[in-house]
Amino acid sequence: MTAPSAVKAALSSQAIETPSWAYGNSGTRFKVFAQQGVPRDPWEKLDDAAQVQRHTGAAPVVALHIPWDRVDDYAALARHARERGLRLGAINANVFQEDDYRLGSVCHPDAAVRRKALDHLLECVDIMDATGSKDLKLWFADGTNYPGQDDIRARQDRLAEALAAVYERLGEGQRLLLEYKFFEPAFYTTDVPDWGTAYAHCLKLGEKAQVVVDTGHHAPGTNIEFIVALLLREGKLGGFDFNSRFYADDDLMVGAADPFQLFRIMCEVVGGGGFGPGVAFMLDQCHNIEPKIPAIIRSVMNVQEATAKALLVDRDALAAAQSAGDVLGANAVLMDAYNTDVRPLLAELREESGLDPDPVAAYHRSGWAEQIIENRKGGQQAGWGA
Ligand code: PSV
Ligand code: MN
Ligand code: MN
Repeated sequence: MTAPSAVKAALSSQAIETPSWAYGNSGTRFKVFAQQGVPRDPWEKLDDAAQVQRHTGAAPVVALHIPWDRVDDYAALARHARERGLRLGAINANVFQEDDYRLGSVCHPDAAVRRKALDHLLECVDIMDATGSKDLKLWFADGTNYPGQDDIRARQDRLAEALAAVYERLGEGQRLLLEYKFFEPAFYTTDVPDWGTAYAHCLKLGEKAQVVVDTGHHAPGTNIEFIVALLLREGKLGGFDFNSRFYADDDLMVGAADPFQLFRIMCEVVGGGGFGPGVAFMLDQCHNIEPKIPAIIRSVMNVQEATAKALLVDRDALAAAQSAGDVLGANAVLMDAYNTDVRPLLAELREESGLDPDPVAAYHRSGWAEQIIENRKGGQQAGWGA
């Protein structure tokens, strides 16, 4: 096993990025259950994100979604973040919530709609310049519902054209991260349905274009860690949107449905040299029925636990078993790490960093939940679309 001190040192360097939209109200298409104390604007979302950082020490970055987080002064928003020990992470573009996008955005058959979508993507890069964000995260709801509805190849051409225009606009140190999803809201074809399509586009674009793996965006049974290993090997893994799924794109807390899968993914990240500044560990989750801040804290802890276990894997013993063809021995090395209870190590690490060993309990004791219920009265709570 790797020495605990080395594991702790690596864990201390991990920065998990929480999504601004996870602090707002969300739900299913059947119902959004509003919760008391939920933020009313991006400023308050950052105030909540600061609580996650305060108790975990591992979540110093917050991703924004535009226009859900539209403000007049993005530099001031970045300052607000900095004053709370945070920085702004990926800017998520949104070209899926307007009537004009019924037939798609950058793949739409009408050039005027494509132009409008592209203008939004370019505006997102302007926002990155103002906030100091390094990543532009693109997910497209584009696709078709019926065979024959539109030309599959023409749509790929339109997509490539828009991506190239955005890529051209990127500044020094900025990246374009392309996210795929196998279906929904389109049901017949989706224009970026899988890692292969995303990879092909990113490869053409160049070094600053990389793929995002949203763990909820695969068909049941997909071997996500294989995709991770392959993308890392090709230098094309830009980051994750971590969440859990049972059925489709459920957006549940990461590590809740299948902690073993999360461990296997983190094993490939660690083994493939992806544990460093290059790969963004973002969460993309929505909380329908559970309180938001403690749920985000739980997800951060779940990522930390999976990472700790992956770091514990005895790589030398694994390599020796693998090269000896020792099937059971190699598997046992991985399982030893997975079955290690890393909670005491993480509690110790937190105490050494001046944090409470139990972030969820510390949050509940802090009084923040009561305070925001009291202070955030009036106004419109943030949620999908606001
Ligand atoms: C799409 O399902 C997605 O995963 C994309 O990342 C969006 O930007 C996000 O959800 C919104 O929650
Ligand atoms: Mn996502
Ligand atoms: Mn999703």
